[in-house]
Amino acid sequence: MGNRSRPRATIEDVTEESTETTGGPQGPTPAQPTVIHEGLPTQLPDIDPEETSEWLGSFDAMLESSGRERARYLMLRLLERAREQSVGVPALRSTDYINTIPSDREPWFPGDEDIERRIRAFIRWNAAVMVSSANRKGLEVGGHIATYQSSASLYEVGFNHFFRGKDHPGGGDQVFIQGHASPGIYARAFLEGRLTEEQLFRFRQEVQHGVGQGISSYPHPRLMPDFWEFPTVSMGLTGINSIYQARFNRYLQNRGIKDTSDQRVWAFLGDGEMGEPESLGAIRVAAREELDNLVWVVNCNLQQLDGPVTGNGKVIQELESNFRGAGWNVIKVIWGREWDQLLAKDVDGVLVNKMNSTPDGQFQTYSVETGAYVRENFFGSDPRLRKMVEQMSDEQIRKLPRGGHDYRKVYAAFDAATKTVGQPTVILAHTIKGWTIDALEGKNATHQMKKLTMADLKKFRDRLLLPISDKELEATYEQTGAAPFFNPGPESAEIEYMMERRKQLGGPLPQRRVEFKPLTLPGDKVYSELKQGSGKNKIASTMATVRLLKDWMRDPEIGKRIVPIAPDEYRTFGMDAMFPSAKVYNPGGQQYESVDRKLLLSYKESAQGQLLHEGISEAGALASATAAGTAYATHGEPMIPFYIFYSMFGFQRTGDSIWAMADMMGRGFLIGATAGRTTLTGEGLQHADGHSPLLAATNPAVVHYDPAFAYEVSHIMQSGLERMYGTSEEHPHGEDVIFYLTVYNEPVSQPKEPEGVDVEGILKGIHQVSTAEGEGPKVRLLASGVGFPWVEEAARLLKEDWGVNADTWSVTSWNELARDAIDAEQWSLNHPGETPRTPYVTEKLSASTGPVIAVSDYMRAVPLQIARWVPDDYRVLGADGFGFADTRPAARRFFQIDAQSVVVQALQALAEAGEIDSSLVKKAFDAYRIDDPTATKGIMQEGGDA
Ligand SMILES: Cc1ncc(C[n+]2csc(CCOP(=O)(O)OP(=O)(O)O)c2C)c(N)n1
Ligand SMILES: [Mg+2]
Repeated sequence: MGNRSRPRATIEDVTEESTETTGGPQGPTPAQPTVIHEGLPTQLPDIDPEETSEWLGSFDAMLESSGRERARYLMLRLLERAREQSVGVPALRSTDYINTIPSDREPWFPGDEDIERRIRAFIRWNAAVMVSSANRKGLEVGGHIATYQSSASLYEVGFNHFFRGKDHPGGGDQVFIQGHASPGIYARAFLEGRLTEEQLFRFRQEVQHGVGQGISSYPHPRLMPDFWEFPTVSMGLTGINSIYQARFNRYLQNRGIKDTSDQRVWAFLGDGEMGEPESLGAIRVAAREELDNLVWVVNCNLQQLDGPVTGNGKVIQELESNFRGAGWNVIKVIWGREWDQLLAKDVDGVLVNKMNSTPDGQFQTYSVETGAYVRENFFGSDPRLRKMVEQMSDEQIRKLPRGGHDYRKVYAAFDAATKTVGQPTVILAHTIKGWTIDALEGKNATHQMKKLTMADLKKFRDRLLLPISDKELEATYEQTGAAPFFNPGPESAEIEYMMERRKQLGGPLPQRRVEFKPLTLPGDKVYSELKQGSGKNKIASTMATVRLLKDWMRDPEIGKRIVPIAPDEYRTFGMDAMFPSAKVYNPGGQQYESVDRKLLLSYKESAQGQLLHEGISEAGALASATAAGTAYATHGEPMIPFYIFYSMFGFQRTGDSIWAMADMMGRGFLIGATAGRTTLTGEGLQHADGHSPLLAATNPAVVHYDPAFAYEVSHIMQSGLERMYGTSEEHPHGEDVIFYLTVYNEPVSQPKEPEGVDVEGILKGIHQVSTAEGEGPKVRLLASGVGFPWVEEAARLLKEDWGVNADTWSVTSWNELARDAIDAEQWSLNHPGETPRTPYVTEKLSASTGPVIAVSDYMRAVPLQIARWVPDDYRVLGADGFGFADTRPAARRFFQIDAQSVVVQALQALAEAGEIDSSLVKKAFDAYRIDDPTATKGIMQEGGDA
C-alpha cells in the first residue's frame, strides 16, 4: 500500500499518474471499499472482516508468488465461476483481443469448405473485374473493390448457411448489405443466373444503355426494385434502420398482423461507419426490447476511406465495450485458425498481452509488411514470443490470418448468433481491406482503387487459383479493356452446390417482392365531419388532422393497419385521448402502476399497443415510419405510418433518412405539426420552422401540402390514402410517394366546405376561395396554411379602407404547383412544334386579372417556386431569417407577413401598375406602421405554446 505521505494532488498535477493514485489506496479508507469501476457497488457492510482479510491476503500472496498474469487469470476465472453459479457480478466491458468462441467450442461445420472456397474465389474475381471494367479508359464511372474483398467470407457464410430467402416458410430474412460491398452481391447474382454478363458490364451505367438497363452503384430499391430491399450507402442508416426493422417485425407479431417469429434481420456495417451517431445511437433500444431476431456483422478491416479508423486505439475493443454496455451479445472473430496453436502455447499470456496492446494502426502495418518485419516487431519484443514462432518461416508468419477471413470461425460466430436468446448479437469481425488482392491489401489508398493492371490481375488470379489462362486474360483485356468474367456454368459442381444451398434456404437474396394486397379504403362518410367546419369554435389544423386519424383508426379494414408514431409529443398534439384505447406499444406490457392511472386518459402501455411512442428520437421515429411504410413490400402487409412531429425536427433533422425511405419506396403520412415560423410563437429560434416545405420539395417522392382549412385536410388525407394504398390504372399497386402535411397549432375558425368546392384544385395545389365583387382596382391574394386568415383580413381592409377588390386563393401546395409547371415545360421541350402545355397554376390564374400577392408562414423561396408561371406581376411576402419568441402578431409584423403588410404590398403593386395613386401606399404604410413590431403590443392571441 504505502504512499500515504504523498501530498494531495492539486488540480495542476492531476495527470494520469495522479488520478490513478487518488482512486487507489489514497482514496477511500479500507473500511469503505472502492466502488468497482462502472460496476455494481460494493458498499454493503462487511459482515465478516476476518474472512475478507483472508481472501485478500491469499490474493496478495498469489500475486507475489505467481505474478500479475496468473493473478489476472485467476480473477477472470473467479468472475466466470461466479456467473456460472448465478452470483451477480458486473460484466467486464471488454475481453481480451482474441476470439470470443474458443476453438474447442466451435461447432461442426456442415458445408463443403473446399467447394465454398472456390465459389468465393469466383465471386471475388467477378466482383473485382466488374468494378475494374467500369473504370476502363473512357468510362471511369468508379466503384469500390476493397470492401467486398475484406468481407467475402462474412457474406458467403451467410449466403450458404444462414440467410433465408423469401420462399422460406418463415417468410425469409431481411439483409442490410454494406453499400460498398454491392459488387460482391452482383457477382453472386451473376453466378446464380440472376444477372447477365452484359448487366455486369453495365455496372454504374443506368441510363446510357436505356433507363434501368444498367445496375446501380449501391443498394437502391428505387433503381432496382426487384433486387434491392434496403438502401444502405448513406453511412449510419443501416444501424438505426435495421434495429427499428427488427423491432417493427416484433410489433407486427405482437399485434397479430403477421407471424414474424422465424424472420431475422441481418445488418452488415463498416467499422468506419460505426462512427456515425445513427450507428450506435439506437443500440440500447435493441437490447431493451430483447431483439434476438437481430444480428449485426461489423466488418472491422480497421480502415475507413482515407486511413485507419482508430490508428492509436482498438476499434474492436471500443465497440465491444459499447455493445456490452448497451446489453448486446458480443462475438469477436479476431484470429484465424492458424493462431490457435500459438495461443495454445501462450501459457503466461504474453501473446494475448501483445495482441491486447498493439494499436490498430500497427496491425495495419503488419498486414502489408513482410513476415520478417512481423517477426521482428510483433514477436520480437519478448523472447517468449520470439520462441513461439521460431519454427515458422517468414512466409508462414506473414500469412497468419485474421478471423474474419476464416470461414469456420465466421461460421461459428453466425451459428452462435442465431442461437442467442433474449439479446441482439453483434459480430465484430477482424479483416483486411482488399484481402486477396496484393495490390490493394491493407493499403491506406485501397478504398479509392478502382482499377487493376494486368500484373495485378494475374497475381489475383493465381492467388484465387482460377483456371484462366494468360492468353485468355490478355486477349479479353485487349478486346474489352477489362478482364473476362469467370463462370463455370450451371452444371459445374460449384454452381450446383450454391444453387442447392439457396434452394434449401428459401431462394435467392437480395430480392424485393411486392405482393400487393388491396385494401378496402373507408368511404366518404369518415371525411364528412371535417367538412362541417367548426361552427362558432376555432380549431387548429393539427386537431383536425388528428380527429380524422382517430376516425380512420376505427375503420374495420384499415384501422389496425395505421401505425401512429410520435417521438414524445402525443399529448402536445392532443393524441393522449388514444392512450386508453389504442395503447402505447411495449413488448413488455406495463409492469408498473401509471402515475396518472386514475385519470380517464392515463398512460397505458401494452404488448398489443398500436401507438409507437419512440421517446425523444426523431431518428428512431423516422426509422419506425420507414419500417412501417415499406411493410407492403418487405412483409406483404400494407401498413400506414402516421408519423407526427414538430415540423422543425423533421426534414431538417432526419432528411437523409426520409431520402432513404423514398429510395425504399416507403409510403405513409408525415405530419409536420407546430409548423410555421411565427405560429409556435413561444418556442423561438430553434423551433420556428420557416422552410420545411422547401426541404420537402427536394425529395422527389414527397408530396407536400400546407392546408388552410379542415375540409382541405380531409380531401388531402383521403387522396393520400387512395394514392398510396389504393389502385389506379396508372399505379395498380399504389403509388410510391410519401405525403407530408404541415399543420399548425393556432386555433382558427374552420369554414364549412363550400358547395361544389374545387377538389381538383385542392389536390393540385390551388383553389379560389373568394371572388372580389364590385368596380375598382383589383388584386389577387394567395396564401397557404395558417397564412390564409391574413389574406382574408387583408381583403377586408383593402375593400373597406382603400376601395380595392381582392380575390383570395388558398394554395394547398406550392411544391406541387411548381412540379406540375416544371413537368409541363419539360413536356413542351420534348414535343417541339406542338402547342406547349400550360402549367396548372398558369391556367388557374389566367381566368382573372390583377397583381398577385403571395404570403405564407415560410420563407419567400417557398411561394417563389411558382414565380415563373404566374401570368402577372407577382410579389411574395415571407418569413425569411431566424425565428424568435414573441406573440404571433408581433412576429408577423416583424417579418411583414400580416394582413396590414399584405395590404401595403398590394397597394404598392397597384400603384406601380398605375391603377391607384402612389400616395395611398405611403398613407397605408404610415397608418399601419408595418415596419414597427411595437405597434402590435397588446394585441391578443390564443394558444401559442406547443
Ligand atoms: C453519410 C456518409 N458519409 C460519407 C460517405 C462516404 N464514404 C463512403 S465509404 C466511406 C468509408 C467507409 O469505411 P468503413 O465503414 O470502414 O467501410 P469499409 O472499410 O468496409 O469499406 C465513406 C466515408 C458515405 N457513403 N456516407
Ligand atoms: Mg472499414
